[in-house]
Amino acid sequence: MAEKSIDHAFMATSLTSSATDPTFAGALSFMRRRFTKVLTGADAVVWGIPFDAATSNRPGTRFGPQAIRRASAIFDNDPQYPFNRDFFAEMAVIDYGDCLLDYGNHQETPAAIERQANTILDSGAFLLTLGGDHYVTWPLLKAHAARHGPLALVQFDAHQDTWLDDNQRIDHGSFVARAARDGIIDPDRSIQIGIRTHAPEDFGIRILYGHQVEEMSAAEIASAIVSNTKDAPAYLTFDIDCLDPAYAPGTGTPVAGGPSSAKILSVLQRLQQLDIRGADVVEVSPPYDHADITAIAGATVAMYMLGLRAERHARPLSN
Ligand SMILES: [Mn+2]
Repeated sequence: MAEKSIDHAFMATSLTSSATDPTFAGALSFMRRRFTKVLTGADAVVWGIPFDAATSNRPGTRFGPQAIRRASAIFDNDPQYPFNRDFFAEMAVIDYGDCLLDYGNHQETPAAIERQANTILDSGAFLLTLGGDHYVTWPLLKAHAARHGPLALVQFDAHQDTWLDDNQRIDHGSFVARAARDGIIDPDRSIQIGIRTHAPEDFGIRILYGHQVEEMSAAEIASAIVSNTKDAPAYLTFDIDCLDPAYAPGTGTPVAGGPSSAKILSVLQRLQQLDIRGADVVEVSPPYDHADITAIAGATVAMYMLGLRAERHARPLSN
């Protein structure tokens, strides 16, 4: 067993080494990864966007990245369930810290996010973003689509986010409409899981409504996702309000009647065939959370995204 140390987030000498911080102490990067703005050598980058000015109801997601990082401390150097592997032995993951935004000038926010996302993506690393409200996915999708072309959007959400807008609004409910209209996503290969509200447009995107998710098995849901994307490059966006408020109370626009975290994690576990080019976890709002329920769910979803990436893209071991 490795000798115990602390503050791996800034003491690590290797990007692939395990942390041994006590779960209750030490510097809180995502899963204790090295906190650095140096992208060299990083296979995957975790990045926070502490932004909540676009939310239509309860704010607070600006505190999301910090809460998810804190909750992620429970995932230490053990092989991570259910992947049974130390992701970081084979995949160098860094915590790039947070996106710099001007809280007094929201009109500059989308360009600032896109510009900073481009800096990360220019390194060739996989980007996993922690929101923030769901508006942040709009500039993130633009940055990813610029490299990969139209993306298959795999959206876990209680809401379609297809409200039409004037392209100037800062609104967390319209990024899918913009992305479909601008050809940034391919609606025919996109899918929304857990929808429990109605919106005026669907752009032909396949929807698995909340009641259908309730009736389908995790394997059936995963199969529907994989077959719908047809091997296209995919972007996975996970609005934590996909989960029932019992499993994710700390969010801006909760909707009753959603799936459990257990069921949706079982779905995620089965998505190895997806060609995921980028991912985010959004809408974790710590001021409405209780006992870190939502932060733990968000951190676990984010960990699964890295696990899927590690399974699909792990570098061959050198021996
Ligand atoms: Mn939502």
